[in-house]
Amino acid sequence: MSRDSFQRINGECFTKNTGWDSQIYDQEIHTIHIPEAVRKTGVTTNEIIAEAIAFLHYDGIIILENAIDTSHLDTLNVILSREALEIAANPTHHFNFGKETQNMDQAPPPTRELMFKDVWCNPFAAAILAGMLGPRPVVHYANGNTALKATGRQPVHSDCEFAHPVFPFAMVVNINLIDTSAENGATEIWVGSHHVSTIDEHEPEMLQIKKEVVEERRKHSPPVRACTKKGSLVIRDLRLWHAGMPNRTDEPRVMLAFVVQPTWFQGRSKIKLPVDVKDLVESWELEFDADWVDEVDHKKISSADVDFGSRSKVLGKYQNRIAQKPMYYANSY
Ligand SMILES: O=C(O)CCC(=O)C(=O)O
Ligand SMILES: [Fe+2]
Repeated sequence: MSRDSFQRINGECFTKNTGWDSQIYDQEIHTIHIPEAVRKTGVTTNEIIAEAIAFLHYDGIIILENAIDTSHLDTLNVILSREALEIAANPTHHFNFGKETQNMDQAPPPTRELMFKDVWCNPFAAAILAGMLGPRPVVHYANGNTALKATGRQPVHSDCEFAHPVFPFAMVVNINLIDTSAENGATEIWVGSHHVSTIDEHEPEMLQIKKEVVEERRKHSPPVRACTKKGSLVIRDLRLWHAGMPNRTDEPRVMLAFVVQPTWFQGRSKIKLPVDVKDLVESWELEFDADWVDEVDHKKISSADVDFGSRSKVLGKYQNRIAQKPMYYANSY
């Protein structure tokens, strides 16, 4: 069955039920546009929070459009595009899933003039994350993915290869510094895959999802690309399957990445921040789990070996149980 046989009823999308093999579900990333007047107030209405949380649970991802002052992104892009070439030339720098992808870590500079609040602690994202994860969510990772010109793609993966809970325990905020499209490497997204994401779908101890599992899902829920306009941010459940795609242009696609976890989860991962921005960062509504140090060379920050697991004793005790869908889910009412 082709996508043409979708039925649209009241704007909602249903598939014609002609048998399991022939169903294809409409995979769309729900976009919420923040009106300019609302963006300027920085106040998140309950309607925005409700829509965002509903679709984060449902799809595992949303795009918040017009959430960021684009002049902040332009300022960062000038600096980070230049630094990208310097970082790529460092032979020890970490590339995600091999050099052929040309997808490398690239963190934002943690200096007072460049730590724009609507980038590091976006008020709309912060309010939505507090709704999703509980009061004063904690940032445990501040880095980025830069896609340089390449032909290779990443394998389909989720960013957690351990026996993680089957409920939301970590959300990624991605901010592209430029418009993204299939041409310049907009991320491939497997909408709704957070519902089926457990350690069992992974290659042993790897981020990659097993090929046969990916192909099985592709039959009914093929991936889409997260194409975004400059000024957007993406919030994604860490469990969602996705992949970095080749940037076929000469302009680097810099995408910042912050990982935010609930306070009660007691995440293990820490970021490094300079002590002279401590007062600024502590005035924000998200907590930053940071080692406060004299100096940070953001060009050397690496995602290799990052651990989004928990320090909680009780979650450790029940780790295996809460990492599986309850048996009664499949078997009864
Ligand atoms: O750069 C992207 O679009 C995604 C990269 C990614 O998922 C990763 O490196 O884990
Ligand atoms: Fe990833």
